Amino acid sequence: MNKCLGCGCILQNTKKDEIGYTPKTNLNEVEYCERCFKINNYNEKFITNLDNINEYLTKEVNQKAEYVYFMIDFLNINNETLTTFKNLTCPKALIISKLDIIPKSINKDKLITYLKNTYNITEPVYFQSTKKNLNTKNLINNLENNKVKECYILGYANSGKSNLINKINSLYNDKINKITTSSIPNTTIDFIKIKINDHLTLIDSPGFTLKNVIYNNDEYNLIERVNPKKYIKPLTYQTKDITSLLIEDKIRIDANSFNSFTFYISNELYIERIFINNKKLTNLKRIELDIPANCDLIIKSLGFINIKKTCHLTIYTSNDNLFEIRNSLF
Ligand SMILES: Nc1nc2c(ncn2[C@@H]2O[C@H](COP(=O)(O)OP(=O)(O)O)[C@@H](O)[C@H]2O)c(=O)[nH]1
Ligand SMILES: [Mg+2]
Repeated sequence: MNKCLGCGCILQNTKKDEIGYTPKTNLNEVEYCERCFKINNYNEKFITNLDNINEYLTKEVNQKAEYVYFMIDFLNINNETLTTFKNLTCPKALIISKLDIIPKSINKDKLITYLKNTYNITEPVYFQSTKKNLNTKNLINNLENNKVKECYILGYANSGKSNLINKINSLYNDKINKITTSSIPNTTIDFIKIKINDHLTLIDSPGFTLKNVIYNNDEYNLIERVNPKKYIKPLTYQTKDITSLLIEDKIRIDANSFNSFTFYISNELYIERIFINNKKLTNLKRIELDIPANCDLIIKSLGFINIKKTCHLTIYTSNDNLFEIRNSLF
């Protein structure tokens, strides 16, 4: 069976609307499916749904993997993503990807200690950035020192798996077939084996999918802006009992008290402060949350808000499963 070099799917030339389609008649001559060709050459956007992907990935990897690097970016550190990491039974390490987006004020050693303590992580934790080429070769040296022959690169959608593999491949090999990457989730469809050298193969994989996200599948513009392109500048809003904070007309937070809210989300997202008597978004689902002092309110798929004082929040949102509360990262 011939596979697409860009996304790992099985190539076919009969069903135009299905995964793996190519108009070419001789499948042996095809390197990339039509979807990858259009993403790579025309920057076209596709949302592909992958059914039961989380269960499929965990099962396959637990049966087959010798070693796993699990990538997570700074904004997606939460119970849901780290539980997926912990459910992997093979030897593994956690990679905090996109180091270049982490606010400069954050002490990286403290962040690792915090992660290990808060989420009970016993495995090694490394930072990495493909964009700035930070710590890329060290990841490979670690594998070679531990005599690992085959390493799965796993992680949630858009954590940077395919970009990292392309980068490593280009550092070790002259002519490479690039895996397709994009800012839209689910670009990689199935496992893709990339031989780095005679004793090491990396395996790219489709991303795990978050159960709850702030955007709809077709909101390409929002999906792109959720992904920070450069380092996050934390934004602080002081509130009074008359203040509401809106994020992208998707979430409304009624503060109800004097407090300080610091947002750690992409700076391309729009935050608005309005009077609490303004009725905007109050037609959405209403939830009530008690927040202890100096905690992070995690909004899955977006990032988190550090809240200084203990408070009660009324939140309006179309999805009430987006939130987690944890002790402050800092
Ligand atoms: N800032 C930053 N963005 C990155 C980095 N690596 C990947 N990205 C971006 O994250 C998005 C998803 O990348 P991709 O490699 O396709 O992620 P995958 O879904 O995990 O394979 C793309 O928009 C990339 O440009 C990085 O090191 N820093
Ligand atoms: Mg990918």
